[in-house]
Amino acid sequence: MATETLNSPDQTLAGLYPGFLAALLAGDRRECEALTEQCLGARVPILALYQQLFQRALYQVGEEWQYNRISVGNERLATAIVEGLLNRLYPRVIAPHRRGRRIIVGSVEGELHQVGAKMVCDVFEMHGWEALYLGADTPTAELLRTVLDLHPDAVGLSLSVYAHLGTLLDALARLRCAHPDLPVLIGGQGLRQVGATLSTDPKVHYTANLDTLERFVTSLH
Ligand code: B12
Repeated sequence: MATETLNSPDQTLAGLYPGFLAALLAGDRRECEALTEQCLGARVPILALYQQLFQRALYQVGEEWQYNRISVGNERLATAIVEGLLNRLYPRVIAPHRRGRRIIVGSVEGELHQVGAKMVCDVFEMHGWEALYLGADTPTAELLRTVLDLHPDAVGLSLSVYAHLGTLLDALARLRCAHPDLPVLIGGQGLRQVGATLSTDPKVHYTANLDTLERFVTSLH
């Protein structure tokens, strides 16, 4: 009897990663799409795809940029490709059952990084929430106004650049003043060292990655 070796999702992702990174750095959108399809065909879960392929590759793109091995143009193209992939995957992300709950997510004022925040929205959508992304560089005043208008069940704030920490703290204080009980999730690379101890407010939750976030979302049900 012929034996077939089935790769685990982790093995599939590890095997495809070098090709994906090379295609991303070359700006080859079609190859990135093809490799993503291959992962889906191998039943790789979306969260694993996001973290072990897209996020891992973008972190590497960041290093290549940091050490001047690629141009800003390469970096932007790579990000645009990943954002395109997220858009393509979006129909697969939306859960058919809706929970009648809403989260508003924004990257803090001055913060131009938005891919992580979009992934966070997708995790909520997968669990039947309506997740509204306000975009990069969300002015705190507009965030507050939108919360008043749309009455979300939670707010998410993303911070990639540590220098924007003061803006996040200001947003947290203003949100808390206007909405004393509103759960607020915070995350992003800028919080890596300080996120877990940033706030003593029991309704402010720091989450470092999508797996922990998923457990947190499930606990809200
Ligand atoms: C693409 C990119 C850009 C693009 C962003 C475009 C876009 N559409 O987003 C542009 C060109 C605008 C940019 C600009 C800059 N960038 Co930049 N950028 C990157 C890069 C290469 C990828 C970012 C990304 O998408 N990562 C992938 C996502 C999926 O990962 P993530 O953001 O960490 O998100 C995950 C978790 O953190 C978490 N998470 C994130 N947000 C949230 C929110 C909540 C609520 C929760 C629960 C979880 C959560 O979940 C996500 C999924 O696991 C990174 C490299 C890197 N290491 O990420 C540098 C990087 C983030 N950039 C950096 C820097 C320094 C800059 C600039 C200051 C450069 C400059 N001198 O101009 C500017 C700052 C602009 C600004 N005002 O914000 C540094 C930041 C260092 C730091 N932590 O302080 C990095 C790390 C590069 C590096 N190696 O030095 N950048």
